[in-house]
Amino acid sequence: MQIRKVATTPYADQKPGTSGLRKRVPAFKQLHYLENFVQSIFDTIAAPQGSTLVLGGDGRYYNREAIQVILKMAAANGFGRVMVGKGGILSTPAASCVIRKYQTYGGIILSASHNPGGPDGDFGIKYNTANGGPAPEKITEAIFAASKQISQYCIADAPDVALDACGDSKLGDMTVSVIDPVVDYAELMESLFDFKAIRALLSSGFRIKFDAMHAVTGPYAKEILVNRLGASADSVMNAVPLPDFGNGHPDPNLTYAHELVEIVYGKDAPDFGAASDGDGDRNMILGNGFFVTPSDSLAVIAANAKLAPGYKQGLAGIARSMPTSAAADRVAQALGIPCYETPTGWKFFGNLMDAGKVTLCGEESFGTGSNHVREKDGLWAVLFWLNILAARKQPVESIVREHWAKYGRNFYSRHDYESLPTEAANSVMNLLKEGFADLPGKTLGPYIVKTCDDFSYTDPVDGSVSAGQGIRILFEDGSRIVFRLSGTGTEGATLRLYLESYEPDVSKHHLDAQEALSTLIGIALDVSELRACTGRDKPTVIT
Ligand code: G16
Repeated sequence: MQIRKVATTPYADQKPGTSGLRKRVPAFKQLHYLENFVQSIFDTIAAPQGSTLVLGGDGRYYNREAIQVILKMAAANGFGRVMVGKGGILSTPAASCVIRKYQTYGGIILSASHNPGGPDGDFGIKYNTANGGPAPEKITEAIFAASKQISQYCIADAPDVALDACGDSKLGDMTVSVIDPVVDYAELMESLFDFKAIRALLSSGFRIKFDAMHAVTGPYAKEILVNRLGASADSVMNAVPLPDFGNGHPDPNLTYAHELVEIVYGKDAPDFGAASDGDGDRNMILGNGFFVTPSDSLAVIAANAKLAPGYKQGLAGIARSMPTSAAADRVAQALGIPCYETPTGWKFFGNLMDAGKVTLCGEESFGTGSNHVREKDGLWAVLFWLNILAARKQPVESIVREHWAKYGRNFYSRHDYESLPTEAANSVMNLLKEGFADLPGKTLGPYIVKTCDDFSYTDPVDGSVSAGQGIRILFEDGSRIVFRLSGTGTEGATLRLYLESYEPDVSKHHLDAQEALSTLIGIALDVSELRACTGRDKPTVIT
């Protein structure tokens, strides 16, 4: 095998965001752009000669081409084996599962998650370490530093590898093992949940609808929900992964998963609805005409965890990202276990799980998961809910309402202002930072400001500090307003406004969240001068 050393010059914009490097496809197609980043990963991780790497992506546009480049670069950089999903496809949680199961050195995942795909859509790449989780900030920062100094990359001169049938082949000295992307993951799910009880539920007339949104989970959902659990074939919709996600936006929320939402809120609605995103790590849970917020979903799963065989010993602890509602904290308190508050980004949960401090993790951004892998996991959340429903034999809505009656309801909503000019988004954040020292003690409408800060996190395991993680206005009664800039967008800036208030009074639990939070929303808009700074009079997406 001939190894070519190719001279290159750095790109200045290869800083990984919340979850890896995400850019538009044309950016990745610039000369040496992908190669620079991949070489920066390899130079940073310095894997011993002969190491094994996992490789796969969500099948979006440019996945196949990128896989071939990475395989040839892995061979030139001394890897002994690359385990790649058939067709170059692996969902993000399945990649994490394979890294852990086969104890590989790490893995490269190609995905821009819930962002649209296609020739002008988004693409992304991230590195996961041997624990199966996204590389922590010290590694992503080192990759960025390497990308700013790169002068050459190494690539094998070799023909493309056939990826459409399982089995081993050689690329120079390196073995390429094409693996079934579903089988290891499906086995893991079967070890965690009561498949017998779920099968009985599904054969009793209980109807489900799972929307794979033309993305990676289609084959996983077919194998697990239909083949192994006996759901009817039409229970899984949009099940064939397409490189442009059928021109859709594979983001499982009430706005973008509207096809499913219409079914679940329509006539003859199924008992349970769910969707997952481009790379299969996010989930949305619905009952018949009922939406479960991701924050509530985490809390309900935590409160009912012992119903699933894989969690019957109980939970060591729970972790949630800072903007996620405190509903899970109340369950943790009742269970007498710790609840950790981390910055946004699944990578911050890795240390807590590795140290055995937490079992369940969740984020308001439609991410839920556990220590079974080190990524959030869409189908896992769906199966957990089905397990709970099979055990409790109650509708989704009544399970959530009973939960609120017991723990109180954390009214919660997120308002996204997408594709803002970066300066406009920054001006809102700067204005808030300049003003927040004066806010504590002030009365805003019915609320008294307790504290105001820019969230900073000290990892309890390795002591690393992550500052500047979002501006919080915390009120005396526990209500909160949080402002944060998204770290996953590829165009301009997305400003996220998170709102939360706690309502113990069961007679008010029926209220619509927007109604219950309307005063808080008004205060947030006033304090931030968001409308004046951005010229927007309403958010792009409300969840
Ligand atoms: C990624 C991260 C999540 C994070 C989400 C939103 O998810 O893995 O931990 O909550 O982005 O981040 P932001 O608010 O910065 O846009 P995914 O599903 O996009 O990989």
